Amino acid sequence: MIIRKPADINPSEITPESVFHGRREFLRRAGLAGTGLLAGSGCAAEEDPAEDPGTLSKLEVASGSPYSTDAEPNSLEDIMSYNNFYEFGLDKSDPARLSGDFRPRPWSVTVDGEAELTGTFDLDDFIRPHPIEERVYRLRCVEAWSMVVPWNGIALGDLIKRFKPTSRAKYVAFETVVRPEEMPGQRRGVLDFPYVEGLTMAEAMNPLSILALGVYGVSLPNQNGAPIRLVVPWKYGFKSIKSIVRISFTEKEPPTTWNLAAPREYGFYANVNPEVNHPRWSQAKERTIGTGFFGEKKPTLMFNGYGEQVASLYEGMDLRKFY
Ligand SMILES: Nc1nc2c(c(=O)[nH]1)N[C@H]1C(S)=C(S)[C@@H](COP(=O)(O)O)O[C@H]1N2
Ligand SMILES: [Mo]
Repeated sequence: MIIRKPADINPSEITPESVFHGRREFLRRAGLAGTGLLAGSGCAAEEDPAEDPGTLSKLEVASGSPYSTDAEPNSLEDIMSYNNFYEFGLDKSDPARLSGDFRPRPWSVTVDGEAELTGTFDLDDFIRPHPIEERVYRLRCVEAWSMVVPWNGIALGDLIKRFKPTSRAKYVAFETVVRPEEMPGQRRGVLDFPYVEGLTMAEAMNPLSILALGVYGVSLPNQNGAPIRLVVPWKYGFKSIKSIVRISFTEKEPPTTWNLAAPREYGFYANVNPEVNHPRWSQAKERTIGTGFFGEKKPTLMFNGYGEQVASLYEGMDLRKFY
């Protein structure tokens, strides 16, 4: 494992061309202005740091995970401008446009339920023992579009072990922050908030499951779930809950937001499955974001292509019933 210090990282590696030569508005939304990340790009000088909506800081990241896909990642601009984050609004452009007031620091995470160690922890203490790895993962949204994202995160299983879940802990539940004053979609009540999600303990312990803290070597943009979000790449995107403030170990299957909203359409498992269609559309293919106006279509893969790592979790289960 190679861990490079920030000084060894060439800025052009962490600021993909779209940011490096980016538009003023994009930079403002990105919160990159005034962080020094853009020194030399000729853009930072235009910015008034007082207007800076957030701070994306450089992360120390170990690259070259065996779990990464070698598929070409989407640009940071794609990843930051086409989002689902209903706390900020329903349109794909709302999270980027309307998340400027969101404050991802200071942040704390509460761990409770069936574990020996519980409590509320400052985010920095919470993650400190864990190396941050790069994981380039495919992301397949249930709406039949996809991207490739170079996440930076920590192994969820390693974090869980620290809290020593009891033998009664069969599931892990996650909860998103509630801050209507900073999240306009919460003021409009477009879903029942807080957004909640969950995994079985075996799913959470799978080495593919990570808590992401960054993307492209910088801390997560607000629209991507700052400062910490789940990423489970073999499941539809809605399982990868953003801006987490609570992790609970439970004996019973926890409620999940989209299952509560439309139980016939969204189950607890939500594994990517091209053979089980959504009641209102086919899941056989996906539109790949960043491939032009109409978007290139490609076949969707079982478990989003991660069957080798996760199929054994579902052996003997009827995936039409456990959808
Ligand atoms: N709290 C919360 N988490 C969420 C969502 C949301 O609306 N609220 N949307 C989900 C959906 S549907 C998808 S596809 C992914 C999108 O992640 P991205 O915007 O970083 O690509 O986030 C998921 N996590
Ligand atoms: Mo999604």
